[in-house]
Amino acid sequence: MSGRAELVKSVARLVDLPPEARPEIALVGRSNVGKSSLINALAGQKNLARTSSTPGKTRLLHFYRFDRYDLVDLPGYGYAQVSKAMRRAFGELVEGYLKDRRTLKLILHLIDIRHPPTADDRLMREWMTYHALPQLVVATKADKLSRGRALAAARRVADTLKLTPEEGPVIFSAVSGEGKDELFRRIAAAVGSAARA
Ligand SMILES: Nc1nc2c(ncn2[C@@H]2O[C@H](COP(=O)(O)OP(=O)(O)OP(=O)(O)O)[C@@H](O)[C@H]2O)c(=O)[nH]1
Ligand SMILES: [Mg+2]
Repeated sequence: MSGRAELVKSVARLVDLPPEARPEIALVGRSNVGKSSLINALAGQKNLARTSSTPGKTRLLHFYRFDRYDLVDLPGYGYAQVSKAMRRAFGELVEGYLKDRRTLKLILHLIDIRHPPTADDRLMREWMTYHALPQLVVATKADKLSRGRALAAARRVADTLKLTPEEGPVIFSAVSGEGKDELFRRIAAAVGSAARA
């Protein structure tokens, strides 16, 4: 399964958000964790979402239109080089969107499988849980570890972030395609569910 997709809108301010018309799946995670690569992998298109080796490049909310839903690429967090004022502006944009978006069906929280969740990862998780937002953790870059190490690392992520089985992690690699079908299933289930109140 895969779906052709296109970038339909990039947004820098909450007032510019598109109308709440289609189911949306948001992607959060620290800079460089692989958000744009995951979008490209799901779309089966190499250069749909811009990837880079320079972290912190995505400063906007990007809406990618798939068949039955939009994937929303959010600015990465935890990038030290960003100024305080800029970080505050990103925070307002990202948190404002996540907190109040009625068409938001699921948040994919990406964590690099090679490292234990960072303080920023834990804060993000706590904030989303506090706001009762539906989350699925995706452990990225699994191709960089052996199978055994990947499984152990995924268990550690689940323990550290206190995930329920429904919250993952899904072991994923944009390079090998591992976890893609599982993600499509989870997204389809979330898109099919009733809208949040
Ligand atoms: N080996 C491997 N590398 C990956 C994978 N996913 C992403 N990368 C690499 O990690 C780097 C960052 O990937 P991006 O997809 O741009 O990360 P991002 O989260 O969108 O980063 P920002 O937009 O800066 O927040 C790039 O060099 C990617 O090629 C993966 O599954 N496996
Ligand atoms: Mg990106």
